[in-house]
Amino acid sequence: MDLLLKNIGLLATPVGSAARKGAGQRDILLIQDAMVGVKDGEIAYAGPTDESLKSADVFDCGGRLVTPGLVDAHTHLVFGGWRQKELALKLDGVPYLDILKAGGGILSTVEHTRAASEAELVAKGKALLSEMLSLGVTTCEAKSGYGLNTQCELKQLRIIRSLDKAQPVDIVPTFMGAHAFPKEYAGNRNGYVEHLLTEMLPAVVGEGLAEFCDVFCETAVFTLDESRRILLEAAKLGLSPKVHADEIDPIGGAEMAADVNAVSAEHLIQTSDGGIRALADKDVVAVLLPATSFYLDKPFARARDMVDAGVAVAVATDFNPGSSPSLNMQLAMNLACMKYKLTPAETLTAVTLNGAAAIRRAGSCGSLEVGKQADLVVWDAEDLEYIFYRYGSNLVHTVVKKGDKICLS
Ligand code: IZC
Ligand code: ZN
Repeated sequence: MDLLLKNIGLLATPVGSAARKGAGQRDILLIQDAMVGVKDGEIAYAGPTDESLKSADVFDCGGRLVTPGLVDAHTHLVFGGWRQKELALKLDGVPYLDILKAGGGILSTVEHTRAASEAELVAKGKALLSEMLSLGVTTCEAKSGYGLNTQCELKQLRIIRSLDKAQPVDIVPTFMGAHAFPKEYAGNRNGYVEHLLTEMLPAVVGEGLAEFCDVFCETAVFTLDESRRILLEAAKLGLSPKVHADEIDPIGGAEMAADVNAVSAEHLIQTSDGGIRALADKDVVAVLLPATSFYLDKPFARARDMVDAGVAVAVATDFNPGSSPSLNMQLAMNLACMKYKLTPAETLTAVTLNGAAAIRRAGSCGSLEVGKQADLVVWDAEDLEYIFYRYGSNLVHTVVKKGDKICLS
């Protein structure tokens, strides 16, 4: 072994290489007095303490809780500027979509992202990723969508690729040119959709810059038909569909996501019973974003109903400068427990294995099993409940990423 973590008070992990749903979501493996052994960056042993295991590098976990590294399956990581000036509007009750309609919101971040240099965006991204890692995130997804023209969408995606190589957190890239209509195409929706389909998508695919294609399917943003058209074309070119669905208005985004065989549907705050059934029938992972509900002061998605209906539920941050300026997965976990009424075990699965499944990484991360990447968190906690109970503090003691110990406190 290259590394042996000993004296683990409690090892808590979901099991398997696919999303867990229904009762399976809370069916996690709990081992008291455990060890994890690492070889070549992968888990070579995860089980009860075995004194015969040896390594030159032994790390004493001091009786602490160990879980898989957290997977943040929905972020808008790379952007110029921030949007703190919108806070006053929000407090005055101006709706999110009205701010966008007036040229603010996403469009103000587009201006700042277009104006920023690659070096600036890379430096900012590195700092954000280092904060994410210190909070226990070992893998995340990152969307483009603040360029809204070919050149700047490619710039964002290339930055995501550089960031993936430059630091420990693995980043899975998603193309989201369909995030808003840029001001050059005001009053010409069809023109932008055509531009996206004929220029942006082939350029992104040509450079191999994305694995997924996401669409903001919402009132006054992309209609169901526009979204379907974009996602089906993306799928033809090899990008798997994801959908921002039913975040603000219940327009049937979940049903459309199921229809196009999306890997995941995200937000789902307003999703109907029919939408929940469609997600369950088609094995679409529901990526729920409780920090967004909190920050927009909106209802919380019906996570309990979704789990009970057999939908695999993941929980992520939605980190972005407008509707979710927090990258703290621990906060999302606490909100999932308190507001969604998911149990600690269900939430753990939501932020590890099911998050990994939402970005097609369930075969390589999201659980502590032999052969998976050695991505794990040693928590300043003696049991799983504790990390949901002591909300507001960073309870990470040590992160291990592909076998390397990082952020030792
Ligand atoms: O910048 O406001 N909802 N996209 C869809 C966002 C929020 C990000 C933003
Ligand atoms: Zn989002």
